[in-house]
Amino acid sequence: MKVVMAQECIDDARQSFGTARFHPASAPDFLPRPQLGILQLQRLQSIVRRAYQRVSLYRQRMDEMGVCPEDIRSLADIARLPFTVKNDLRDTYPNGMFASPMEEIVRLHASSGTTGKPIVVAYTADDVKIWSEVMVRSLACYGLHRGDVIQVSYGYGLFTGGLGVHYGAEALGATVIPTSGGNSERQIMFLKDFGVTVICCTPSYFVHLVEKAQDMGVDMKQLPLRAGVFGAEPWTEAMRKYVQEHTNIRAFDIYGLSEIVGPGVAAECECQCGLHVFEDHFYPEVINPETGEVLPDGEEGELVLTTLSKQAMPMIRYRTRDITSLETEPCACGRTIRRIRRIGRRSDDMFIIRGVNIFPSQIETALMAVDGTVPHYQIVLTRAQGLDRMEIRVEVTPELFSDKVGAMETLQKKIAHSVLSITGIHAQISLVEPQSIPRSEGKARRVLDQRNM
Ligand code: DLL
Repeated sequence: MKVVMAQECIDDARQSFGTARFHPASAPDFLPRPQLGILQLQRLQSIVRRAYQRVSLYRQRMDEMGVCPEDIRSLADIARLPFTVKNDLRDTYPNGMFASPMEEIVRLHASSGTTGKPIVVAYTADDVKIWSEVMVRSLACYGLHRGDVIQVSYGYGLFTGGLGVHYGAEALGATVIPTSGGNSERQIMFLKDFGVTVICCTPSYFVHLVEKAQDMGVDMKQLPLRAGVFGAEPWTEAMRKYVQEHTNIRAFDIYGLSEIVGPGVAAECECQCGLHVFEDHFYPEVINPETGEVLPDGEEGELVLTTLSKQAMPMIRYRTRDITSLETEPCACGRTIRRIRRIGRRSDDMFIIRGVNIFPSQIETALMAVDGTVPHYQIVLTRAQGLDRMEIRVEVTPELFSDKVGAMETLQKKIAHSVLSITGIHAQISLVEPQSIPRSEGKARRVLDQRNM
């Protein structure tokens, strides 16, 4: 009976997306936890059965571990299932993980791998609907609605950012401008001329747009722009502060990954105290990355996600490599779905220098703690006579770069000190000309590791 009620509530919410009837409070985000749990278990059992019956990799792994779909009797039983990793998708390229025949698949996307075979992901028509639904719920979390003018500056194409956000924004009933990434002058022109209220892009690209607007004599603070939907790469609280100080927007975080669906796995609400995971579709666990053991809520580890409803390509216990913790404290917004702490780092982003583990986000925090820097930086790792060196190239404001050698030296020292106090490493700080670090329209490339060259 309870399950039927939960399902009815969800169906109702889904039908009303994009209509005047839609109200975020009707979304499954607010289900009582016991009801949500019943729904999750029902979906988990069904998706595990589908994965076992249709994907040989899952069947083989489960057989090896002596576990079958009927063994999943409670949510805790998920820990009995094998993990899935990125290489599984590479090894089964092109379609070894598909659980639907090609004629039922309506869309493919691929993730931005650097080397080797891409990670290709598939969606049925229902999968695309659910993706739009979670995107609508994300946008509703930020307080957006019909009447908003949303510029989608994430890349369109194989990357999930553009089309994922686009479908959600359209389903919300907003006006959507699909500019995709690039052509920054035109981006600013559209922001200005069409009364854009929301921009969606990577945080690093938005910083670039802020500068571009300054160059064009456009005052971002005079625009109706009031929200930014930033994700696809780690960013810090300091970065949030920077963009909020230079514009009138509230900067919101959105999280997702191609393997699970794309953007819309989790989103901040207006309380901005972690990102709510749309748990009725994506079941989160946090594990110890060394041992694979499931950690209690609140403890930091690697996020593992299971898709509860995806038909074309179910993901069972996918190891994201993203480091976070699950927060269970009730949120003031009233949503009952759990939150993940914002993702500042990936376990594979980490680099080791002179034996010390460092994440790019630590460098960003150190830089942003010093006045006069802008959040454009690159970390260059080199090796000379067996010794690792870390150079941090940081852009400074045009005023500072002018000719005040003394001011530059002081700044250099301050940054070096800030980096030392956060990482324990002496870095060489190079203050570089404004605009000299390559800008990315998508994810920024922060680390150049030249040690193996
Ligand atoms: O980046 C999907 C996306 C598009 C998310 C637009 C948000 C907005 P992938 O290219 O497969 O998919 O990369 C996924 O990016 O595992 C994280 O390491 C990182 N990532 C995504 N969102 C965030 C975020 C898209 N908000 C990988 N904070 C993930 C930190 C993020 N890292």
